[in-house]
Amino acid sequence: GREQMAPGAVLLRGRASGCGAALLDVIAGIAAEAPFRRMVTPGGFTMSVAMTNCGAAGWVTDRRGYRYAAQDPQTGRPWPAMPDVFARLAQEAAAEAGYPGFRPDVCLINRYEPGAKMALHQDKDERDFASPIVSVSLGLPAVFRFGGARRADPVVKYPLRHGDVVVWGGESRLWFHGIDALKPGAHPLAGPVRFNLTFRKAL
Ligand code: MD3
Ligand code: FE
Repeated sequence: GREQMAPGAVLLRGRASGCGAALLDVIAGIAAEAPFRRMVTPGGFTMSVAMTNCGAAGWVTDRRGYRYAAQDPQTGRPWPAMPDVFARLAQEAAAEAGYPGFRPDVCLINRYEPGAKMALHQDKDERDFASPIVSVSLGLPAVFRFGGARRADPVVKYPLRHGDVVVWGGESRLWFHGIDALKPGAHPLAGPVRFNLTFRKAL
């Protein structure tokens, strides 16, 4: 099914369920090269979500700020290359949602353990706000909070489950969003965690 969540934001329920096992295998391979780690925000807090990246650059945070970096600061090596199965899925989902020609150059991989959450925020570290963002949910379900252009705007909650793909473009590209604390559970393929892939054109 295709559901409009907001102007420019399209939810493709279960779009990635057929390739979920393959995506999880690829995530494990990436994490063997660039391990999941909990990074520190500029304010000095350690994030509850563990992250890694693949592609031409990766999203990182430390006391100096948020940015995209071509090397993994933990290993000093370039991030693993964007796998074909990732790039194809993001490109096809974007086209289905009305954004033909989307070619992501980076993918942030988030790993949520029980209790991990992401506070309400905007994604604005990218150079190009005209391109959409594609997100893929895998493993345990989570509650996604979607607000508006201003932090004080009311939020609507959506469950995001294994295989759900969301394409965020147009007006909603800069809207506030977050993830509630993950409830414990066991997913048959992913185990006790949730993964989220976010594909962006950042460079
Ligand atoms: C709405 N990740 O990494 S994905 C993030 O599930 C992030 O891990 C969440 O927010 C997660 O920045 C949510 C959904 C998402 C991603 C980007 C958006 C929603 C968005 C950009 C604009 C509006
Ligand atoms: Fe975000």
